[in-house]
Amino acid sequence: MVAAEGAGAVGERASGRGSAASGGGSGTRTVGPSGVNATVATELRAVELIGAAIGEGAPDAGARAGPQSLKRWGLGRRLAARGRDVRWGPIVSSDRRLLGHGPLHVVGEFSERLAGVVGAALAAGRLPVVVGGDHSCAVGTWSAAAAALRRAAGGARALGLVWIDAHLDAHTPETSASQQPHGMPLAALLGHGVPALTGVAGGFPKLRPEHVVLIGPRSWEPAEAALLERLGVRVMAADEVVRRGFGACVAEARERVSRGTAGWGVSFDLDALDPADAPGTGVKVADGLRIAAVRDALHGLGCDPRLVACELVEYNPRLDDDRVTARAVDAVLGALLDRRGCDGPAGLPAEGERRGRPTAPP
Ligand SMILES: [Mn+2]
Repeated sequence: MVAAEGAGAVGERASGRGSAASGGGSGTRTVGPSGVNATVATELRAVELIGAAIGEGAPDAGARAGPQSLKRWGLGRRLAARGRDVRWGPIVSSDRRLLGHGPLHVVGEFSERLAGVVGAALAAGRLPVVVGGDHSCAVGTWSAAAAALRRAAGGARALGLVWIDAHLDAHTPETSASQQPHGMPLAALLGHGVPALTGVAGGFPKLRPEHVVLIGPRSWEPAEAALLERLGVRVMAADEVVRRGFGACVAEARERVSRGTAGWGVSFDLDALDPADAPGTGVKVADGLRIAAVRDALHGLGCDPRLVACELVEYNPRLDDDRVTARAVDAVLGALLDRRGCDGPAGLPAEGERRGRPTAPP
């Protein structure tokens, strides 16, 4: 069952892309003489915000209220102000009546329903942006994206994924002391773990190790690190990010997840950020990414037509302080989706120039 809570357009931009291409109104951008902006406006897919209201995958279930809280706060309207057609789709809610069977059962059942909603958005030609909820929702989001690419005809059909997180999320029930499902989604997507998670949207591994890059982990257990190392997953831990700069890491990650894949996505856990920038999340770790660097590095990535979906998770409104974390959510997703990043010379440098250019301060 999917609880569709007020699906519909938000913001003035949602009424039609033609109005954005005309350059009038909100003043977020202007149309250049080349007509490049008008072209971009017609090519960008509409964004469908999908709520993943689940918290049972984490010790503090508060993230379950995250999507509804962000919706009430006006996340859709704020993102639409970046010049894209943004609307809320369903908010999918976990079934707490299943908790007696254990959290993995709750997550598995939820994941199938979330995958159905994400798959429908993809089939309709929209860009799904999943807002969590604890990170166990990644199983549903990326299983659906992988299944959709697998069904597409011809050539590369694999999914690439950039996973930005303070943790590795690569536990299996055998290695996890806490047994918390939100510590397991990446392992499950790689085909390791319980069938309730690995079998969502079809029993095939959703990700190949060479198509995954983790950025920013700074807290993990040896067993999950060992799994990723054995599989050969590229992990850019926090010390590497500090050394090279987040922008350089994102550029390399994007290149890796684009190679040999049909499309790629971004899964962003708010705990990747420094607690000063994102206090409203359940498992905070000191010395995280700063929001300004993240905003700069992610700006315009959503212009890539091969971006399949995005996900931002672990927003816990009860732990948020004066909506500091909600503003971080808006900053991260706004940078990713900002149409002004698509304008080439008028916006950020074109793709070829950006690649390998570190954005970190000297
Ligand atoms: Mn995570």
